[in-house]
Amino acid sequence: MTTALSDIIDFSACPVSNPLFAGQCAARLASDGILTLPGFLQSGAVDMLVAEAEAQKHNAYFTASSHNVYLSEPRPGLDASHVFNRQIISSKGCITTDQVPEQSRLRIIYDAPEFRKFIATIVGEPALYEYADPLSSINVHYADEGQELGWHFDNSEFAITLLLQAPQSGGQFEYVRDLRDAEAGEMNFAGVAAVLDGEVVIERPTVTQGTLMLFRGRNAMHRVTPTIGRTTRILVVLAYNAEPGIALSEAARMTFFGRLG
Ligand SMILES: O=C(O)CCC(=O)C(=O)O
Ligand SMILES: [Fe+2]
Repeated sequence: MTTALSDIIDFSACPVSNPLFAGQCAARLASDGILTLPGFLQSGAVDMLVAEAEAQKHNAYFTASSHNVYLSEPRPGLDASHVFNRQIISSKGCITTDQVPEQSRLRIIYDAPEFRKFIATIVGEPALYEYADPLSSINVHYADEGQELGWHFDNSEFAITLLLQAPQSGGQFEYVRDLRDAEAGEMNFAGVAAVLDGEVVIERPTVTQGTLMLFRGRNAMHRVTPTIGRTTRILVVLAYNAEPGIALSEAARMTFFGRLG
């Protein structure tokens, strides 16, 4: 039996097929650089997705990696203390699309034409497509006590996340919008250093269990603080492309997933 989309998404809190609502969401993303939709998931669906994610956790690829905020290789020509070469630690686990169960409600959300159209409208694309590789479209992230995602800019233009389980404390998403202009090749070393040195006011949106969040992570520097307490932070990333047939780069797949397919 397949599950109806209305048993998963709470259409009263988040009427994805309503063009007026989609338009309001688009306006909020444009003005704030971030959009949070609390209560996106039906509470029953949250419970099932948490149980499913817990059951899959043993398959997760856990790594502690060191990277710069731009997620790029260091530049030997620059000083080790230069912001481009400053190393940041991220430690978390992740399962990939091929490890998400066939019947999962995550696939129903990801594949639903009305959900895809809703997201496309918000981000201003005519259509959105899944990744061509078998790993990158739906990922479930796990952060156990002490694990965190360090400051970075995303490679992708926008990101969609769905919080399944908040930790007792910590696990806070923090961001600074419009910090660089990747399209113009502007890296803003001074601005990035100021964030790393704690000299900039950081935004900390409220993200509760079952909240859908969209943000423009290519130019907004962001991180997730370490999980505090024994409850694992569990978060789903739903990733789309504006063009069909695009795979995540092999280097990125090796870094995030530890394999290519
Ligand atoms: O875990 C989060 O809330 C953000 C995830 C994120 O920034 C990423 O996967 O690049
Ligand atoms: Fe990110």
